[in-house]
Amino acid sequence: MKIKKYVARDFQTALQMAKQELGPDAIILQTRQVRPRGLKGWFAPREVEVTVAADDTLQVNSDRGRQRTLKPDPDPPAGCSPIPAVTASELVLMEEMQQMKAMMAEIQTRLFEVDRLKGMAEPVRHFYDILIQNNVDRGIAREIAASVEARLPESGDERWVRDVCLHTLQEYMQDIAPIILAPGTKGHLIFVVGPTGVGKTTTIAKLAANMTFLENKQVALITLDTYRISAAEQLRTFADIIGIPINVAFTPLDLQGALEQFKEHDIIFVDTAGRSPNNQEHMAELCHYVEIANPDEIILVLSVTTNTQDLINIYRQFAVMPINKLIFTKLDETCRYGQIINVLNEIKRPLAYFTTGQNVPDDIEVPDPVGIASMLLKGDG
Ligand SMILES: Nc1nc2c(ncn2[C@@H]2O[C@H](COP(=O)(O)OP(=O)(O)O)[C@@H](O)[C@H]2O)c(=O)[nH]1
Ligand SMILES: [Mg+2]
Repeated sequence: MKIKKYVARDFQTALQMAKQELGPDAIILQTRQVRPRGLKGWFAPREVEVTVAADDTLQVNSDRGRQRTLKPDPDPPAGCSPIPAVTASELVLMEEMQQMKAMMAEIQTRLFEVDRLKGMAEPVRHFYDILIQNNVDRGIAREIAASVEARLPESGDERWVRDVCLHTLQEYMQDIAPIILAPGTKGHLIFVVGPTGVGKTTTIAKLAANMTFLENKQVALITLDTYRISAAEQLRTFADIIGIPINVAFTPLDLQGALEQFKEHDIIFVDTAGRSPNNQEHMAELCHYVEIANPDEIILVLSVTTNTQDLINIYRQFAVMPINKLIFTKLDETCRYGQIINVLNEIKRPLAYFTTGQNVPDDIEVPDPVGIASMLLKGDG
């Protein structure tokens, strides 16, 4: 490798000199402003010194080598300290890029950490991750984690943390309200509403059977689901098996007649058509029936297999009528129950029942917050 210095009045001239002698592929190692030697140098204008290297190995097979080759710098560096020209700007650029990359990585990590948990204890983080796995909304999981952290003594081991998590989770499901008939109540009217296929009819059959056989109540059924013949037939079959009366109401007048017919019964369930809640006409019709009947309770049936946002949307569609309670169905079809917490947190309605299978009348239960909380803390492993 040949290294030479060229001094000229300006950068361009020095560069030209270097180029002539070493060829266009020579490499600029350094550029600096210098004063001519000796006393007269103090009074003379500054000159530019360019240090150049010619090295064959750097010229071949390399784009970087090409970029480093001599090209007139449009803006030669000023100042009297040594400033490596091309190499320097390249280095600076590389350094800046490295710094930016590091900064972005750092920001990402920070955001991630902030988003997850602000420096949470390891066992808390562990359960936070499990909650997320179980579909618990991130915001709620963070809230739970923060609340657990706040209740934690200095050294909470995993068992301790789990207990506090369990406790905190239960607070989200405190409002448990199965159907309870005060003694002597007559004609307690319950509308069961919800989207198609969530299990309204099956759930009514389960409730009707249990009320009849376990609580010795006089139960009657009305169905407004006259949209499909099979729907009314499905409930009629259940009614026949249980041995209770059923009335199929096609019009508001029919409904009034049925209510009159069953007013001496202890409890009356009204099954409704589960057409799409987006169907405005259907919702208006349902609202009209609700107004006529003025039920004691309206229970919205939701399937736990539906995602949180859809569940909340469904609730909003049905909220044109006063929804008193919720039933979650199909808990047997998933093991991720975060949606329950998410929905309750959003719409704050009491939970009446969970259903856990297709068997009438067995697969229904009064929600057990401890049970659900434990399920929510169970990881995949
Ligand atoms: N796996 C499971 N299936 C259920 C449950 N409840 C209802 N089903 C089933 O869901 C389907 C629709 O139920 P149905 O009562 O007709 O729903 P509806 O349209 O809301 O009245 C039927 O096949 C039921 O057997 C449940 O808790 N678990
Ligand atoms: Mg039905």
